[in-house]
Amino acid sequence: MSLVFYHGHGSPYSWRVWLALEHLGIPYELKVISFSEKDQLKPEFVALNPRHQVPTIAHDGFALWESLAILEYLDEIVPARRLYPGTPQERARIRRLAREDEEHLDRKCLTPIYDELYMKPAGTPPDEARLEDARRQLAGELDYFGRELRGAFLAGEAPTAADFVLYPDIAYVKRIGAKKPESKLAGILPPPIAQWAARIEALPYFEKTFPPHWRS
Ligand SMILES: N[C@@H](CCC(=O)N[C@@H](CS)C(=O)NCC(=O)O)C(=O)O
Repeated sequence: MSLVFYHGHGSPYSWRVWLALEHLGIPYELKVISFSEKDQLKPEFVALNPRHQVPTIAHDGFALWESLAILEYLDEIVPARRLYPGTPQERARIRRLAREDEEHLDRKCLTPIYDELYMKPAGTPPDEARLEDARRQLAGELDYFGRELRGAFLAGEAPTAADFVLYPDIAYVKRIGAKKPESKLAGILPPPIAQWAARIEALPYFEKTFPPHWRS
């Protein structure tokens, strides 16, 4: 079996897949796509993934993109199925948490914060009302996910797909809070989520997945 993993450092979607590959112990060849070099638009990559996005995997010639589809696929190709473990109900709950991260925490909270603080032309001030609304919603989402913890992780004592989907977004909250004081995100993580994030960061494979350009 040969699996090639096309990854972009800093992509939250791609980070999910890297954590999952490591957690499952699936051997893979890492190919880093450089956005500054526009690698994703090069013909060889577009031939593999016409949407030119990471994450993308190629498994024995089968190309797959969309991080949630990849996570479910990875779960199916290993015998223990540890990304979505448990009963149909427990597995459905993990899928629900992953979708809730995308729909609520990511789309309604992080996207407007990122737009206001990183995407506006230089010199254009952020829309404070939009920022404040997103921050308020984010605080609610963080409490919500804190209440969804079931032990050390979201679905018990071992991490699952739900944790790997949520973690990169929490890492973004931490990073924006540290890099942009005007975001007022520093200190927004409630203790259950801060402690959960520390448990993810203590996983033996975590360090290798950390975006290298975030170290400075
Ligand atoms: N829904 C997709 C989103 C993937 C995505 O947006 N990837 C971005 C990086 S964060 C990308 O590759 N952008 C490059 C491009 O669109 O050209 C997933 O879950 O995998």
